[in-house]
Amino acid sequence: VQDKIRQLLTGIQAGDHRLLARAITIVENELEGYAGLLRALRSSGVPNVVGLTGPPGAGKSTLANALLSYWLRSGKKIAVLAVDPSSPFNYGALLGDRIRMAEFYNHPGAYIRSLASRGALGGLNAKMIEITDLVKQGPFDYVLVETVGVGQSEVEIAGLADCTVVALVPEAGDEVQTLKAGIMEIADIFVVNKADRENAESLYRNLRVLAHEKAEGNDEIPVIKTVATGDIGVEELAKSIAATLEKTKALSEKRVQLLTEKSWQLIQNRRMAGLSRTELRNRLKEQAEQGDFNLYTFVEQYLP
Ligand SMILES: Nc1nc2c(ncn2[C@@H]2O[C@H](COP(=O)(O)OP(=O)(O)OP(=O)(O)O)[C@@H](O)[C@H]2O)c(=O)[nH]1
Ligand SMILES: [Mg+2]
Repeated sequence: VQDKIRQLLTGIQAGDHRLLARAITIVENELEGYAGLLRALRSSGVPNVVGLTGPPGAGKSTLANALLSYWLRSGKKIAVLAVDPSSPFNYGALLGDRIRMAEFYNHPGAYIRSLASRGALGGLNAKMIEITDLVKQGPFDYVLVETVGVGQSEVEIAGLADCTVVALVPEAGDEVQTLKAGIMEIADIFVVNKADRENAESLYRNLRVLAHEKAEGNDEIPVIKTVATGDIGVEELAKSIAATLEKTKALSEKRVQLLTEKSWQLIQNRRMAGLSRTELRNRLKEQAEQGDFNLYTFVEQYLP
């Protein structure tokens, strides 16, 4: 098994997409050698993971596609991981993503992989952190991770990305106020996509004000207008991403927080492993029906 793992990793480092795909499958399905493979990963220390999040239909996939195209034209090597949203309002999005990115599927500089989002609505694939670390072993200039931002997953993506791009659209104008707190913490770059639409300007101005309020003498979060379908603003976004990643190099407080968040999730995943919600529910019901139910004693059974 050790030999197999070493062989896999050497191949991945050399840019073998087929071996990378196999390794992802091993991690995704926790096949034999899974734990050993993860332990064998080496950190490159180079921040290159770009998270792209935002509400459903904001144009994330279109934007990812436009960025991919731009980067490939500049000779970069790119991995794109897209979490397939399984929520009802994204029904059919997977097929759309596939069609859009199809032109790059066989490009030697691109590795594109869709991952099912099991688990909570909008939640990141539970394996996302591990898979991202795996993909980072490859000779990619950027690893772009697209995920629908619905509450918690935005925080999750910030935990695995070195640079988090939050894409909003004019329709989301009012949402900005409610999203304000959480989103300001995680965004490194704001994108106002669908800038060809009405009200884009007012969303842009609102975000600029927010970014300014938040800055407190530090650099303001960049706000970039894009039309993903028209390839407008994409170069500016790519440059802004590069600049952000450049600054991310130092072990900043934010970086320490990101790594803490990351280890937190890994520990949580491990600890919760094997715990089924249905089973939990059934057992709870059974015990509660016997009367004299105490929630805290009940929970004790599951703690180490
Ligand atoms: N007018 C306009 N339409 C856009 C723009 N960018 C994307 N769209 C359209 O918006 C729709 C949704 O785009 P997607 O890229 O699938 O959005 P998404 O955020 O990936 O969607 P989910 O993954 O389902 O959350 C598509 O019909 C796109 O063609 C833009 O800049 N302007
Ligand atoms: Mg999408």
